[in-house]
Amino acid sequence: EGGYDPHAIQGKWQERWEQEDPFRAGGDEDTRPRKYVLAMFPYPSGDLHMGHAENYLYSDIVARAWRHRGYNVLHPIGWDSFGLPAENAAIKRGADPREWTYANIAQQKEGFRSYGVSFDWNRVLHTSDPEYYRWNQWLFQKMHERGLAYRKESPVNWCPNDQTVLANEQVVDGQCERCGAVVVKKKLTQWYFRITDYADRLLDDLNQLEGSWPHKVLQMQRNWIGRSVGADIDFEIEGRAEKVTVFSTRPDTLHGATFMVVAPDSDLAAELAADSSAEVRERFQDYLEAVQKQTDIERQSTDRPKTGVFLDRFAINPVNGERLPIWAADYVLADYGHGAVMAVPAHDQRDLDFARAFDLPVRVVVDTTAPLTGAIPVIDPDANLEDLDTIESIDPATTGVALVGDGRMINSGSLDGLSKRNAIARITEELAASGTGRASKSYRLRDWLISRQRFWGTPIPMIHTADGEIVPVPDDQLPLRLPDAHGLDLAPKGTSPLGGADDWMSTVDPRTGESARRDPDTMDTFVDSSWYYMRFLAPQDATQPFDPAQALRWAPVDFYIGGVEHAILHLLYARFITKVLFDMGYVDFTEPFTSLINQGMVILGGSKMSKSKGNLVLFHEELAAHGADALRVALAFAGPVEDDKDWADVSTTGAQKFLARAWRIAHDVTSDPDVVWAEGDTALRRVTHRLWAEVPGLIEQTKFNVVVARLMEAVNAIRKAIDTGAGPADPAVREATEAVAMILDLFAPHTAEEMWEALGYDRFVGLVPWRQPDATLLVEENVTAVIQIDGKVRSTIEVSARVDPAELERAARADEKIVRALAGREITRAIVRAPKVVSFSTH
Ligand code: ANZ
Repeated sequence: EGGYDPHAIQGKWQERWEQEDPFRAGGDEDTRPRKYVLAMFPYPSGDLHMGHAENYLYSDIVARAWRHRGYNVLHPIGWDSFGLPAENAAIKRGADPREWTYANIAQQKEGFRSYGVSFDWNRVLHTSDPEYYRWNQWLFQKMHERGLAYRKESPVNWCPNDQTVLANEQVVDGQCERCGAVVVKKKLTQWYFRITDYADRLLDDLNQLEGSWPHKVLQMQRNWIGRSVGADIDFEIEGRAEKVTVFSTRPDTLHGATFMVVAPDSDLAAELAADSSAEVRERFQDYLEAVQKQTDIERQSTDRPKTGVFLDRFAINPVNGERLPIWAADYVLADYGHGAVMAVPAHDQRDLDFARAFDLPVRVVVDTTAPLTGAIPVIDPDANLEDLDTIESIDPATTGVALVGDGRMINSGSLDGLSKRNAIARITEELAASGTGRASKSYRLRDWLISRQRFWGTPIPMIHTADGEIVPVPDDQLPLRLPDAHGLDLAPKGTSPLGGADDWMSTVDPRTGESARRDPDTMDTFVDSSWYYMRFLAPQDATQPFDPAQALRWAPVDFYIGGVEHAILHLLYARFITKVLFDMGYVDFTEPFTSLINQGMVILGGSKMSKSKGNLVLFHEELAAHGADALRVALAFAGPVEDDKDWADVSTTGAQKFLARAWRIAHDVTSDPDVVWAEGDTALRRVTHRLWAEVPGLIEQTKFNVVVARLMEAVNAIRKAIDTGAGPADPAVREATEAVAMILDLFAPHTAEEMWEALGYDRFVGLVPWRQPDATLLVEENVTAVIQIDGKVRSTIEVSARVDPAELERAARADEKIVRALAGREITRAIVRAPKVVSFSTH
């Protein structure tokens, strides 16, 4: 439509927002209730892309809606600006990672401004600024003081060719993802955060997020923590002073244990082998080398042949004194439970596979054919049942199918006849009484390895003294800044590039003044993002990481939105650090994000957009072609927030047409702001007040696309009223157009401001309180009319409460059921009492 110039409008309002700063969060004197809206902060990887366009649109919609509803809203933005891509780009170009990072940040900032996102720009933070990472260092030292940051030696994936540590994800089929070299495990001393101390709380507190977080995310977190409940059981070892403890979820099957298996790469296995024969030692050593080339995932996969070595050592079963041969086998992992298992082949599939491969005995101790409920015995659902013709052939040694279901205990002394649950309780009690066992839990969760041998991250604020102590960098020396990258070799070589910065590395022991070395490692960037939401509360505070008084006012976050790729690690770490801050007395809450939404992806032609596929839809090109508002409306209208949106279905031109229509009606209104709405056309007023009644709830339910649809209907209704109904001077036309502008602000803020101005106001529409619906205008307009033939109800129809009698009679005669019921008979008389009843007579 002529006249609507999205680019001119957009430039004008962006400038005014920049000058007048209307979206700054209210200060301490502001008494309105508060809302904290946050979208996961971006990594400055380049220009903004469609994923950003979607994510920050959604947070902006919510922030704007809450402002309209009278809240003091905090909607900040910052950058997660440490990390590998900057370092890799720098290595490639021989540049400083800083240059790449801050250039990208500048570009993204500009992108957000041109997109019209209502951020509070006074609170911008970058995690790579010393003013920010100084507080990572503070956090680290606080954790260290509390014993939550510690060093330990543990096996990591090591590529002997690239001389670097690899993440589990970088190891493919046991080989280095980059060079194909066989990856080995190497023991390195690294810094860890003791997240396992918080495993129970991280798991149990998920219950309070039920209904406010996506169920899928809660489930992923639960699985990641992976709590198993069972017992620890101590076994005497022949020829060894110390006992060996195993963790079992099925202590009830203890009488069915026929051998013991230890993880080949555990200290225990090495010790047991060391005290065995030379031949055993040699076989064990060969086996260990083969095992170290495998990943944990490969080791746990069930469909590969079982391998292992007999260590020629024996354990004693505490309940019956039986001698159990001890094997080392790779299906047992060194870092789960105690790295050793009691093998019960009759009732555990992995143990059974192993027993059959090495001809070890199988003893059934649960009669699964005598189930307590009388139901069919439960057999491992994944097992191959082909051999299982009759119930007699259920012997696992012959079928190869372990009996994992419930039943009655047999061959188990005092446990005989008990169900699984009762047997577990009984045996746990008995073991505890005899001092050979106790109830216990195991977790899949591991402590958080936070050291990285990389440059572009937070330096670990610790000093290694000449006498081998590790002491914190004194407070007055923080932030411990990164040195200049120029002249440093950033290429990965297994040790941190900072180690090569000689001046930087040498320091003094703060206690003695003697020379000492800095810690050359940097922190995992997930540390940066684990508490950034707190820093937004007072990002310029140079005296503390955040202001506890501000935390009381604003935190926790009321609405958090981001991609499902962060479902586990980022959210788990943020939850962990929040609980640590709670325990330290800095915050009064234990969960950082009270509600969470995962938006879908923007895809193209059914698949993910990517540079390599050449199917990228570029943010800045779309912005240039259609303007920010059309892009925003098109994305919001494309479908439910959580669904993936196929760009092929996103209509920016349709959105632009709609916006031009909306803009036009605002210019067509001829009445003044002081008209009396009550004098306006009722039908149109009903449309307006239905908007006021429904929109807040729809926004709360994040049904943004439905709100856009309602706005489109409203614009059509207003157009019709102007052209063929009440006319442009009718108060209802103004009332409706104002409502459209106030709600359209969520999606198309520039157009909405322009409309508001055209309607004669000079205050920002983005700050105008929404109106309340008038209940009398919400009363249902339609009624149900009853149609009778010869005194009998034959049909009902929905009609307008203001239907006139002739129209009602016409509708009743045309009704299908009535036509059928009449079966050709003639109506002799019609009595119409509009709008409720029509009575036909046929004689
Ligand atoms: C005896 C037993 C009998 C077991 C039975 C299971 C069934 P989740 O549920 O994953 O926690 N296990 C213990 N430590 C292990 C390790 N380091 N590596 C591999 N397996 C290990 O599994 C717990 C069960 O896995 C434990 O219970 C143990 O086998 C095994 F009919 O003990 B069970």
